[in-house]
Amino acid sequence: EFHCSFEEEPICMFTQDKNDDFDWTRHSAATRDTKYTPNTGPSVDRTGSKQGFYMYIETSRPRKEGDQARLVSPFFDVAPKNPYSISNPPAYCFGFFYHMYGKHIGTLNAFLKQKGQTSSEGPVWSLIGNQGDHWRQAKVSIHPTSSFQVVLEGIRGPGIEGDIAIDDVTLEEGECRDPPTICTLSKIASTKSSSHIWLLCVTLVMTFLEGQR
Ligand SMILES: [Ca+2]
Repeated sequence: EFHCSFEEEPICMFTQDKNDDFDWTRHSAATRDTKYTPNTGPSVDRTGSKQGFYMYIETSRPRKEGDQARLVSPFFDVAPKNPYSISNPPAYCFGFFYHMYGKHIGTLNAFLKQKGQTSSEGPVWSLIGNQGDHWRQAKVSIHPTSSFQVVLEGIRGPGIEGDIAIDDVTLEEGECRDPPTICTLSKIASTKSSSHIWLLCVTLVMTFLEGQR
């Protein structure tokens, strides 16, 4: 199991992609510049600590709309295949907390990057726009067939109130199991009002609980 809360430098062997436009910044609210842009970015890390660190994209000048910053995890080895289930690549639950607060928030994408694969597939997770001043968890099941990295990509939105932050990146063996995961996924798929999403979540949790009896 892998867990990175970005409290230490180096940051769990994460690296900055060299083929993007700018870098993610390691930061804590306590050390934040007093001239920081208001109304965007977190005021505490995911644990609620002003001293706690997170990674974020600073979207003030000279950044411009569409600029990309990618943070790349270390390589993870895929567990040896069970000979009786060759058709099933092993599953991992990739999780992280995101903070996307500000009227100019752009896009946060998560990618699975497999060794020996050059063609880039679409993101395994993606979210666009202001999500309010909260840390929220994203979880997604991935099924790599060779050693792999996970990549978090922040894309700058249309203005300076667009700082996106991440914290507590985790990787566990097995599919993501919590019912809220399904809610997270449906939230991405839906751009409708949040009441619809809430209803769906309640239904799913009920279904889940029914199944436990
Ligand atoms: Ca942290």
